[in-house]
Amino acid sequence: SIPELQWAQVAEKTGGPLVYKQIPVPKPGPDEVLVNIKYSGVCHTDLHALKGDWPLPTKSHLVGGHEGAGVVVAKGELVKEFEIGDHAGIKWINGTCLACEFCKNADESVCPDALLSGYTVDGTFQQYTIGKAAHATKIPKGLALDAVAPVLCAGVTVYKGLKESGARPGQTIAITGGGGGLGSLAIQYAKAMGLRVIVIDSGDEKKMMCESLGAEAFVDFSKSKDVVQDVKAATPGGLGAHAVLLLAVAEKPFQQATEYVRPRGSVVAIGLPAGAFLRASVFSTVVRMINIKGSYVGTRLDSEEAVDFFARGLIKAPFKTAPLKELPQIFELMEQGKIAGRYVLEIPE
Ligand code: 8ID
Ligand code: ZN
Repeated sequence: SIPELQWAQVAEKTGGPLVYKQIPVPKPGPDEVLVNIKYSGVCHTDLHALKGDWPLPTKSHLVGGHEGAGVVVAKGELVKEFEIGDHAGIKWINGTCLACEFCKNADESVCPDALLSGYTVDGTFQQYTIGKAAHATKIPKGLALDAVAPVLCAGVTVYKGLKESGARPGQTIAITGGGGGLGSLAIQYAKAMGLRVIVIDSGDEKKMMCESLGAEAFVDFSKSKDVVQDVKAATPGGLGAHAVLLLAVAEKPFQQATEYVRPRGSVVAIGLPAGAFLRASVFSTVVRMINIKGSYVGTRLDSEEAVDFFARGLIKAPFKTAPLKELPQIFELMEQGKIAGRYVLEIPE
């Protein structure tokens, strides 16, 4: 039976602190499901939300989190997509209008009225989370809910970003921030798509993880005297990477990427460092025919496809687990750049 109260991590104001406390369990509306969250990944976006890093306000008394995997325990009368007991994922896009030009064209991530889990509506750092049934992700029974949780944001986002990059099998992709949460999954999706991977990040733990996941080269930005030259030197023929996925939470790599991408290559911006700007030489961008673009999560179909890669055993990224109570400590490690891969929270029973 569904309790009246549940445990949650609540940001009572922007900047924190987080308060671990009991709050009411919400009731699903006609087109919504209520998911009993078993595991939730911790994305750097959740830290940006807590810190108020972006020019978009969050709801007040925010419950963060948007990589939630669990079990459907209640649903509204219009919901046909899910039955009680089904496994479901709550992702960043919690719901969209489904009626605007973008939604009609399956570009729902850019719907101007999108509801964002753990940002404009309460997310997955609690025991019971509401999602619009049309946007919740089906998770086939039998998949481990802890390991699949990071696929719901990190996985979908990098899978979409790789598609947007236009890189083809056999080509080389540079993944900046490849040692983090999105990065660890990006290496796996890139390999599964037949790409060759170079990672730019720092520290021996991240280097070992990236190499074990299949990266052919690792450029340590904290040791390298010239990141641009080192990345180029690691690419076949020294020509530069065919594409770059920018996952770092820092501005500088966004500027370096346009220099180590090869002529005709694409730079795909995904990381969202506070107040950062893209800056590239116009001359070099023009005469080398560089393509610079942004990529933002993925559609409902991208999400299903990303889960399907996982279901077929192609995505095995390392993660560490910790109880929901320990979220503040995880944010501290994240702020210091000390997490190789992803942390996944165990939500209490
Ligand atoms: O849809 C989207 N576009 C989307 C979806 C999900 C997340 C965007 N994001 C954004 C997050 O909000 C965040 O800004 O992607 C960024 C990365 O999220 P994450 O993977 O969850 O963060 P992390 O685990 O902290 O990893 C970041 C990595 O960047 C490295 C760090 O060492 C870390 O491994 N890094 C930094 I900070 N500076 C770097 C540099 N100069 C760097 N790597 C290379 N060069
Ligand atoms: Zn995320």
